[in-house]
Amino acid sequence: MADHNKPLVGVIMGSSSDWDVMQNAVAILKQFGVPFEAQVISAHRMPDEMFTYAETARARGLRAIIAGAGGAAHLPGMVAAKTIVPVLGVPVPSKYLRGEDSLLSIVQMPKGVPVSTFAIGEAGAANAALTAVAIIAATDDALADQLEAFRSQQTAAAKAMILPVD
Ligand code: RP5
Repeated sequence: MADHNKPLVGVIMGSSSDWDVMQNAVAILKQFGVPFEAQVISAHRMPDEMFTYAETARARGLRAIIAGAGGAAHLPGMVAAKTIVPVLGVPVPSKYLRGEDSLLSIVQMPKGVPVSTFAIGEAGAANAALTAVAIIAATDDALADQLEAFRSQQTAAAKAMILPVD
């Protein structure tokens, strides 16, 4: 029997200071009822744990890993180096370079080790989670229906927008 509480998506981030951004990924996963786990895994401060996390991800049943980091953002790329589970990278805004450093650190992967890279900040975190939902929805019709409904609601909301023109 399937264990419905077993995490399908791992949400990891380099620091608790990334949570403000990364909670936007968690909110989407909760909204869709996708089982997830969330924790701090730092590429630079806990590299051994990072490798263990990546090496065990597939066997533990994870279907996607959302990895957020800022600055010299090596976490998504190094996790991708150790697993074939899709890694969705979220550049977290940094103090001095406003996340452009994070974006470039994550997106410029060498050929053969992909990291799907999203926008800097909360839109990127939310879209990474929506992509994780879509990955799982490829083999889950009920979740696919939920995703279709979500998109339809967005379309309806956009169509109903009124501008405050005098
Ligand atoms: C990165 O360094 C983290 O992902 C975070 O974005 C950044 C700063 O971390 P803290 O110094 O706030 O812990 O590894």
